[in-house]
Order: sequence, then C-alpha cells, then structure tokens
Amino acid sequence: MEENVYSLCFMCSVRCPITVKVKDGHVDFIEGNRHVAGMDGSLCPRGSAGTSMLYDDQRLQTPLIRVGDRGSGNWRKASWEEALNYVSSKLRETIDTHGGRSIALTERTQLSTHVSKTFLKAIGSPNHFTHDALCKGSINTACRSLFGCADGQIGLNLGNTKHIVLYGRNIFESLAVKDVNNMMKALENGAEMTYIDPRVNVTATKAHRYWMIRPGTDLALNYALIHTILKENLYDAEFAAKWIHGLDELREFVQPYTPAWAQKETGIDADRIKELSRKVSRDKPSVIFHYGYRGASHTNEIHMRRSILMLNALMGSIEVKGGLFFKKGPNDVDGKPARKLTEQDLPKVEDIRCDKAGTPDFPLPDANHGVAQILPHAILNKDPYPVKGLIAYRMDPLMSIADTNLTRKALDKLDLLVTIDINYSDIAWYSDVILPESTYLERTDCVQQANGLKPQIFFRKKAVEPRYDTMEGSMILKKIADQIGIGNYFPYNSMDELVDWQLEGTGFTREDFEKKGFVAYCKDQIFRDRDNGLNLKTPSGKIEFKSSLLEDAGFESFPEYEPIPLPEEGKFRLVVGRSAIHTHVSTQNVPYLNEITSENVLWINTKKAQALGIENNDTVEVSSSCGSGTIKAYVTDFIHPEAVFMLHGFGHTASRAERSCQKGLSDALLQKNIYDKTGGSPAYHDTFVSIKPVMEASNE
Ligand SMILES: Nc1nc2c(c(=O)[nH]1)N[C@H]1C(S)=C(S)[C@@H](COP(=O)(O)OP(=O)(O)OC[C@H]3O[C@@H](n4cnc5c(=O)[nH]c(N)nc54)[C@H](O)[C@@H]3O)O[C@H]1N2
Ligand SMILES: Nc1nc2c(c(=O)[nH]1)N[C@H]1C(S)=C(S)[C@@H](COP(=O)(O)OP(=O)(O)OC[C@H]3O[C@@H](n4cnc5c(=O)[nH]c(N)nc54)[C@H](O)[C@@H]3O)O[C@H]1N2
Ligand code: SF4
Ligand SMILES: [Mo]
Repeated sequence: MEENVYSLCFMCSVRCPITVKVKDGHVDFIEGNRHVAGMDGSLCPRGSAGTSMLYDDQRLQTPLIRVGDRGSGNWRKASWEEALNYVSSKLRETIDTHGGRSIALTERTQLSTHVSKTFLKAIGSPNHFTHDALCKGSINTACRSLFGCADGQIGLNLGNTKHIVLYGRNIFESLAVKDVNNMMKALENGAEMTYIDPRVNVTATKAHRYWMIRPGTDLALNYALIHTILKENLYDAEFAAKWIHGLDELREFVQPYTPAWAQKETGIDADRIKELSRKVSRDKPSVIFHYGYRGASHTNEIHMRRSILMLNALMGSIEVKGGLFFKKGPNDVDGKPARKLTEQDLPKVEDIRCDKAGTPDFPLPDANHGVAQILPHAILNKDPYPVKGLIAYRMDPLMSIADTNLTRKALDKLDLLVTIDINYSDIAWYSDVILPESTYLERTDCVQQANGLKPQIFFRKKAVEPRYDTMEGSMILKKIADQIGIGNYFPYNSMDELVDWQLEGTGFTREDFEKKGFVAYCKDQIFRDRDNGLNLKTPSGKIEFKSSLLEDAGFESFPEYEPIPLPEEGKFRLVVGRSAIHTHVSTQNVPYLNEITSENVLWINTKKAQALGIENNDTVEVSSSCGSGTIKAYVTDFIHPEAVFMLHGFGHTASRAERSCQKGLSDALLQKNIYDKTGGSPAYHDTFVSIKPVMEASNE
C-alpha cells in the first residue's frame, strides 16, 4: 500500500512541512510539502536524510538504566514500566527533600514545550530552560526593548526585499528551506545582498558585496552606518517622526562614530561604509538588516542587535513588504488559537528562577525561556538554592552550553539526571536513565500554531509505526505525571486525544489536515496600518531607541562603544558556526550526513598558519583556559587573521554512536561560559585559543 503522509520535518527545529511517501509501512522518500508556499517540494540535506536517521540502528532503542559510574557507558535495558517507576520515585524523593524548585528541565523549544512547562509548574518548579538564551537571548531582549515584543513575534518578508544586509547570518548554510527559496526569489528579482563575516562561506560567495570584518566589531560598523544615515538624511523621516522614540538622543550619541573611526576598528573602508548607507537607503523601505542569529556571541550582544534593529527602523522597513513584520495570530482574524496545557489553572510557582532571570539581579532576559548557560553555575554554587534533578529533553547541556568541563562538574552534583532523546547524545550517555523518544516520523505531535502574515496551524502526523520500544515525549511526561500525582493536568491518554483537546474551539479537526497538512485561518496576508496601527507594546507606544525597558532596569540605552581587544600574540579568537549538512549536535551520527561530513576542521589564515609551521590537514592542538583537544587544520585565505573557525557539534563521546564518537573537536570544550549580562546571550566568540602543531610520533 502506498500513502502520502503530510507531516513536519524535525531533523532541525525549523519544522519544514513535508510529504512522507510511505510504502507498506516503510518510508521510501521525503520531500517538501508542495501545498505550502515557499517549499516547492524542496528539502535541505538533513531533511532528505530523515530516512537514514529512521533506519539507523545506532540510535536509542529501549529505555536504559545506568549500571556503572556516570559516563562509563554501562547500561542495562529496562522496560518502560521499570524506567518510569525509577524516574518517578527518584523525582518524588528529590521533590520531597528539596522542593519542586530543585528540578530543572532543559529543552530546545518544540511542539510539546507546553507539556513540559505544565509538568514543571505542576511540581512547583520555575526552572524550565529552553534553548532560546543559548541561541539568541540578546536578540529577544533587544526586540523587547525596541518593539515591546520578543523576536519570535517578528518575521522577515525575504521574498520581496530589495536589499538585505547580513551580519554573519549564513542564510544559505545555516538555513531554513523557505528562507532559502524566498531569498533566491528575491535575488532573481534583482535584490542586492551585502554579507559581513570574518569568514568567506557559501552566503558570502552569493553576495553582491562581501566584507571580511574584524571579528567582534559589527557594532562599530553599525554606529558608523547610523552616523552616515542620520548625517546625510538618508532615513525615512516620516516614519521616524511617527514611530521612533529617542532619535535625537541617537543622533547625538553617534556623532563621534564616523566611518573613518569605524574603519580603524572594523578594517572596512570608510568610503564603502558611506556607499552602503546611500545604496540601502535608495531601496527603503523594502530593505532588511537581518537581526539574527549568530547572536549569542559577544558580551555586548544586546547593543549590536539593538543597532541592527535601529537600522531597520531608520529605513522604515517595519510592517512593509520586503521588510520586517509583526506576526499575525488567530486573534487578528477573530479566530481561536490551538489550546496549550499551560492555559489550565496551574499552581502558582512562588520561587524565583535558579538563573535569577526576571529578578532585579538579572532583570532583562526572558524568564519564559530562562538562561540555560547559568544552570551549571547555579548548581555548583547552590545559589539561590540547590538544584538536584535535571531532565534533559531534546537539548544537550554538555555540548550546547559553553565549557563542558564546568557543566560536567555541575552535573556530578545532581541526584537525578534523566535524558529524553532519540540518539546516544553526550547528555544521554552521562545520564542515570535514558528514555527514548519515537522519532518525528514515528510519532504524532502537538499541533503547531504558526503565526505569520497569515495565521495557520500545522500538524506532525505519525508516518510509520515506531521501529523500536520508544514513546512520544508528551506521553512519557504524562506517564511520569500520573505516577507522581500531578496527572490531572494531563487530560489525555494518547497523542490523538491531546491533539483533539488542543483543537477544541478552533473550528478545525484532525481530519482537516488530511488534505494539505495544514489549515489557514484566512486567505490573504495581513499587514498592520503603518500610519496609525503599529500597535507597539512599549510604554511610549513607539519604537524605543531610548529604551524604558533598559533604563528602568538601570542600563543605558546608548553606552559608549568599547573597543574589541586584539588577541594576545600567538592567540586567536575562536568563532564557530554551522554547515548545511548538520544540525547543531544532533545529526553527526546519521549515516548519510556522516558520510558527507564526519568531522570538523579548524580554519586558520594562511599567513598565520605559515608562521606557526602548520600546513593544510596537519593535526593541531587547540587550547583555551577551559580545555584543549586536537583537530585537523584547514589553511585558507578566506578567514580573518585574528580568528580561527570550527563547526559546532562534533567531538561526541558516546561510544554507541560509533560513526561520530571522538570525531573532530567540540567547541563547547574550549569556550568559556560567559555571557551578555544585559541581554542574556552567551559570549561564545569571546574565547581566545592558542594553536600548535601536533608532532607525529616518530618510528625512529
Ligand atoms: N544546516 C543548519 N541550519 C541551521 C541550523 C543548523 O544547526 N544547521 N541551526 C539553526 C539555528 S538554531 C540557528 S541559531 C541558525 C544560525 O544561523 P547563523 O547565525 O547564520 O549561523 P552560524 O552558522 O552560527 O553562523 C555564524 C557565522 O558568523 C560568523 N561570525 C563569527 N564572528 C563574527 C563577527 O564578529 N561578525 C560577523 N558579522 N560574523 C561573525 C562566522 O564566521 C559564521 O560564518 O541556523 C539555523 N539553521
Ligand atoms: N558551544 C556551542 N553551543 C551552542 C551553539 C554553538 O554554536 N556552540 N549554538 C547554540 C544554538 S544557536 C542553539 S539553537 C542550541 C541548540 O541546542 P540543542 O537543542 O542542545 O541542540 P540540538 O542539536 O538541536 O538538539 C539537542 C538534542 O536533541 C536530540 N533530539 C533530536 N531530535 C529529537 C527528538 O525528536 N526528540 C528528542 N527527545 N530529542 C531529539 C538530539 O539527539 C540532541 O541530543 O545550541 C546552542 N549552543
Ligand atoms: S531546514 Fe532542513 S532539517 Fe530543518 S526542518 Fe527544514 S528540511 Fe528539515
Ligand atoms: Mo539557534
């Protein structure tokens, strides 16, 4: 029997709509859902490799309980009943001794996030952590400071843009399929692309203008762009008069930041900075200064991201075709959104978060997401109270939080470490119990309320039966909830029941998704009225360059620029990123993807390599104040001499993931766990490393 199942990819968190071709219970092929605008049947390499992941035997197959020391890799198979009993009784014991607040859960935001948030609230813990701060915490804060809403509520109309400026936003490799297709469409229609990065990557090669910026100095460049735009009246004066609060203060502030000044800091020619200001301005308002992501990289991230958003506002590119827009939800069309378990009448959690997000000590980062990089510090210092149990659910603190040695030390203090994963991830390998989730092709999931220019709902529908003894994450949590006495907040016995509960009141049913895989609340795109109805939720009702969010919390809206230090002699700034072939730390063991890229390499500038006696493909040792390891060198002119670069996500340690174990080097092992104390992002790129060739052992 042949069948097309509409579902959602989960080889990464973008969740592209897919059509899964199933023949006799076997997934034959996966392609982009052709009913969805912007997909055109296409998928990225990882999405296409979904079958390779599904039919790989080196993934989790049953619940496992650790029998040796943590990390020893000694496991015994357990039945679900036994594993869930074990976890539930340990959880109960920990909660009874240390309170609900002693349990934390880390999670890459996903469709079932409302389930795990409900779980934590029901046990009285404020410590739900998403990936958000690790990825782009300061972008979230910057958006709230200017627009009064998080970045998640803002979108980019890439397909209609006339000029896009990207700051290390490697849009063609660190990708989302629709964005790539829309960007290609814009380029075919004559859009211009400016790409700024200390490293030449695929996106750089497609750009009309590429600048190899000195790493860490984008803020200086932006101040000079703003300086020129204001000085030469290149901005949208009408939009600014209506919607910008604090333009005069900004004008005053950027006085000293001339293009000539920025040239010294960034290495970018002053005349070219002026030329870009003029050029972009000619295309306004259909221009985009991309504010994401590569966030998460410096301690001044908040101001860098604010400066990008200010450039958009100066171009008037807000709520217009080819610019930024505020996402529209069902409420904009008198519809009802899908329900979430968190909307129930849950116990009020009184304790502060263990990362102190949302308290006067750490006021600005989004407490809905938390700041996961603080978790190891909180555990180790027992500050503000002891955290004793951790559930790692589709997030790997060992590889995704900088300074693995520090994180491991913190994990050692826990009484309970449980992982819900599909892979032998590093965190699973270090856990007490591993609860295997069914993969996205083997499970029905919670529905996706997708807001945008048109509100829609998407649905991940199980394509095939689970190959192994696995379960859906939302069912795992429900079963634990039942055992620890909070089951009343989980009113379902199967995923179908949960989805039906979510859809109640929306006017849609599960059957409505059979036709195209999604449902839409309306036909046409909605733009707000730029003259009168931007509906900004800031105290002034305007875009706050002068930010009440920052200033009320004791921070300056326009702090003086602090020059970026040069690396000491013989050291390099370590910068990292992704490629089109892998997702963060998840896919390195997937057979097809592993075949293409099985390890990462260290990009180093040719002249610097020569001075150190390093040749292409030599093995080198990389060391920072946190750790060290070896990796192959990739000697190239295409990287700024102050930086070295490696892909994130390699250097795994779980030996049952045979293809990826000990292949390449993990960036998290080297990076310091430091962060932007205002915005919340980690400063991944503020670690300096030294590099030396590894002498091959001689046989003589
Ligand atoms: N294939 C694939 N696609 C993905 C993901 C994935 O894992 N794999 N992950 C998704 C996620 S969660 C995210 S957050 C996005 C990330 O999307 P991007 O932000 O585009 O991602 P990175 O690959 O981290 O790109 C970092 C780039 O910043 C450059 N860079 C380093 N320092 C500086 C600097 O000081 N200034 C400038 N201008 N550039 C600098 C690096 O050289 C690198 O090219 O990708 C998403 N898409
Ligand atoms: N050192 C360093 N740290 C980083 C970054 C970096 O560049 N360098 N990038 C940051 C960014 S941008 C982000 S977004 C975060 C991402 O951080 P993470 O969320 O930790 O990374 P992922 O690789 O997306 O997924 C983590 C885990 O989810 C598991 N997984 C995959 N699919 C499923 C599933 O269907 N169910 C379950 N239960 N588990 C599944 C994977 O096996 C993996 O163990 O990392 C951040 N941390
Ligand atoms: S970008 Fe690729 S891996 Fe991510 S959801 Fe889309 S197809 Fe899947
Ligand atoms: Mo991310």
